[in-house]
Amino acid sequence: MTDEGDIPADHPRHDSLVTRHRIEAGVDAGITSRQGLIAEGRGEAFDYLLGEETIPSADAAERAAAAQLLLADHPVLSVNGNAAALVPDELVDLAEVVGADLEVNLFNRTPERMEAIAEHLRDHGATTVKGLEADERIPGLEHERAKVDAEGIHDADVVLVPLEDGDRAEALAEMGKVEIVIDLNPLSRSPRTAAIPVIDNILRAIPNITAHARALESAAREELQHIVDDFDREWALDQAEARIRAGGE
Ligand code: PTJ
Repeated sequence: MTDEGDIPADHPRHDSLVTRHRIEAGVDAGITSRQGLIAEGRGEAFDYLLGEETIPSADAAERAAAAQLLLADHPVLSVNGNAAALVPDELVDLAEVVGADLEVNLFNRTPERMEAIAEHLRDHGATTVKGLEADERIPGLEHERAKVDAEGIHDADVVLVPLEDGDRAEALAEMGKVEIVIDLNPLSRSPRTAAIPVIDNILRAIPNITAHARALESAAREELQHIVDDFDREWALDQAEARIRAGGE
C-alpha cells in the first residue's frame, strides 16, 4: 500500500486514490468493515458519473443541512466505519461548529470496532464520543443494529447519517428524527427517506457543510428556517439522477 502523501496532488484521480487509501487503512486498523470496501466501490462508480464534484443541487443540500444543524436543539452526527476512516478531522470540526454530538453507530457492530472508532475520533480531537453506552434501542430493528445512546441519537432531533443502510434510515425517520443523509446513490432508500438528501462524496460534503455552517453561524433563526424550507429534496434527487444518467456531462 502506498502512503497517502505519495499520491501527487495533481493526479487526475487524486480524490479517488486518497479515498481508497483511507478505506484500505481503515480496514487494516480495524475501523472499517470489509463490507465497507464494497460500499466504497459502489460509491466510487456513482462519484465518477457525477463528475467527482459537488454539483449545484448538492451544494444547496449542504447549505440546507448546515442551516438545519444550526437550528437543531440536539444534533447528532452518526459515525460508521467508512465515515471514520474517510473524514475524522472533518467530522470533529463540523461537530464543533454546529454544537453536535458524535455517536458511533455501526451496521456491523462489534465491541472491538466500536472502541477502535471511538479511539480514532479521540485521536483526531473529539472530546466526547457517544455510542458505547448503548442504553436505548431504535424501534423496529433487530438487536445489534438498533443499539443507540439514550443521551445521543435516541434523544436527538436532527441526525446526520452518512452512508446509511435503508432499514435504519427508515426506522430513524419513523422515530420522528429529521434526517440528513449523505450518499452518492440518489436511488438508494436512505437518501430517499431523508428530509435532506446530500448526493455527494462524504469527502467533499462534510467540509462544505462546515463551511456553510461557519458562514451562517450568526444568521437569524428565521433566515435559517427559510433556507431549510426553500430546499426541495425531490429536485435535489432528480438533479443528481439526471447528472448520473448523463454520465457526468
Ligand atoms: O461501518 P458499518 O458497520 O456501519 O458499515 C458501513 C457500511 C457502509 C458498510 C454499511 O452501512 C453498508 O453496507 O452500506 P451500503 O448499503 O453498502 O450503502 C453504502 C452507500 O454509501 C452506497 O449507496 C454508496 O453509493 C454510498 N457511498 C460509498 N462511498 C461513499 C458513499 N456515499 C458518499 N461518500 C462516499 N465516499
